[in-house]
This record gives sequence, structure tokens and C-alpha cells, in this order.
Amino acid sequence: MSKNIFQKIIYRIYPLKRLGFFSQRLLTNPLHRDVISKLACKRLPKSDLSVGPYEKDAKLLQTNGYVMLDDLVPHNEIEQMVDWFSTKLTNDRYNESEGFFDPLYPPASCHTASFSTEDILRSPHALKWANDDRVLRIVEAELGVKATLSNISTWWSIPGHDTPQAAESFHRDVDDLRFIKLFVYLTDVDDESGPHAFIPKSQKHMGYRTIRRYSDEEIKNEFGDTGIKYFTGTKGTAFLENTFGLHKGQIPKKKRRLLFQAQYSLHPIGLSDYSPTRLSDGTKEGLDQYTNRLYIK
Ligand SMILES: O=C(O)CCC(=O)C(=O)O
Repeated sequence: MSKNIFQKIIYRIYPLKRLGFFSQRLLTNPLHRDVISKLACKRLPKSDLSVGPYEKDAKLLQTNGYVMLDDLVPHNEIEQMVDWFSTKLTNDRYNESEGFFDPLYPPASCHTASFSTEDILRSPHALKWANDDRVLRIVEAELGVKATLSNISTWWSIPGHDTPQAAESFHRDVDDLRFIKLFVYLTDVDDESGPHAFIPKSQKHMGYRTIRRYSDEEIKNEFGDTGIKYFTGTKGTAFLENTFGLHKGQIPKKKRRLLFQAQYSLHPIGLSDYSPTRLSDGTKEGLDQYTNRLYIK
């Protein structure tokens, strides 16, 4: 039996990537995660970007768990992205049996309507935003190695629900030993459109380490009303966040919210299956091959 076939059989029976994913989920003490991720970083490609003029932003991200990125994307690019997605269908990742639907007319049960990875990759600016020089410099300063783009998503959050679903309650993401998410609002987001919520500095907090959803009461009892940061802002509002910290995407009270998100980590996310897309050379130009390897051929 050739080594290749043998490897394939072993990988089918014993999916190492999932083992890695579930092992890191056992490590919920931020200090332990830090020690182990330092070891993991030793065998990963080094960043070839310096933090340069963004040292202060990198420090803010490290200390507070988030940093605002003013003027990250020009207004006309937001409009072009909104136009692009206005012609595309979505699905409900928590209820795939609904199939694909126009996000203007979602099924009554749908809280979040997600665009396909293919539509996101082929959109006019997703890859450009995800590979923005400022973003990668800050992210790589935090990761300590070259970033792996491990998730790229765009979804509508839809109002009209009384009880939160999944990520609409406070939780920690425990996706890899180190990771950071980029958020870009494609619609204006006020109190009625489900602003993203985060507990500053909670990425280092020793409590709330059981992997589960936490109620608003539990979080408010610990951190108070003023301990929660709500990210309201006009379209184009952008920030980086360490979502190992406690966070949620709230149920919009009245208005819909369109969000673009990219995730950067040390490794591929072990639960995800990636099938890199072949894009035209023009689109790939200037993009780091390693960083984008899970999405682009
Ligand atoms: O919808 C949001 O604002 C946050 C979603 C979330 O919890 C996440 O991306 O980890």
C-alpha cells in the first residue's frame, strides 16, 4: 500500500485537525493558552510584516481585546459590496434545510442569513479588505506569526425574534490557540440594529471558562451595564476583536444589520472544511499565498 493511500485511510479514521481543535478547547485558562500557543508558534511561518505605525493599535488590541480601525474601507467600496450582495441568496446556517432564500424574505425562524463563501470570495472587495495591510500588520503582531485566513463570512442579522439563537448570547469563541476577527459593518448600526457587544479585557478574564452561552443577567451581574461595550456606528465602522473574550451579536430590535467578517488564526479551524477556489490571477495579485491558502488556489 503506498504511503499516500495509507495516510488517507489514517486521516479518515483519525482526523488530526479535529483532534487539534478539540484539544485546544480543553485549554480555557488564558495563561495556559498563552504558554501553549508560544510553543505552537515556533513551528509556524514567521510574519514578514512589521507592526510599523500601528504599534499603538496592536497594544490596544492586546490590552482591551479590541481596537477600532477608523477609515479602513472607503464609502464607495461599501456601496459596491452592498450592491453585490443585494443580488445574492443566503442560507440559515442553523437550519440548512430551508435551503437558499432571498434575505429580504427570510423564513420566519431565521435569525442570521449567510452568504455563500463563493459569493463572498468573488465579491468586489472581500479579499482586499481581509488582506488590508493595516489589518494584517496588527493581527500578525498579536498572533506572533504569519496569519492564516481561516474564516470569511457575510451575513444579515434579522429582527423579529424574542429569544437569542446561538451567537446572539454571550460566549467565547474557542476556535484555535490564538485568533482575531475583523468586523466591518455594511449597514448603519444603532441600538435597534443589533450592535455587536464585547466585554473589554475579558480575553484575559479567568472566569466564564466553561464553553457555553451566558445570559445577559449572568454577564451584567459580573461586569455591570457599563462593563459592556456596544459597537454602534455608521456603515464602514470596522474593528478587530479577540473573540476569545466574551461577546455576542445581539438580536436586532427593529432593523437589519449586514456584517462582513474575516478571521485570522494560527491554524485552520479544525471543524471547518475548506475547498480553495480558483480565482483569476488579477484577483490574487499581491495577496500572500500562505495567508490565503485555505480560500484561494
Ligand atoms: O454577530 C456578531 O456581532 C457576533 C457574532 C459572533 O459571535 C462571532 O462572530 O463570534
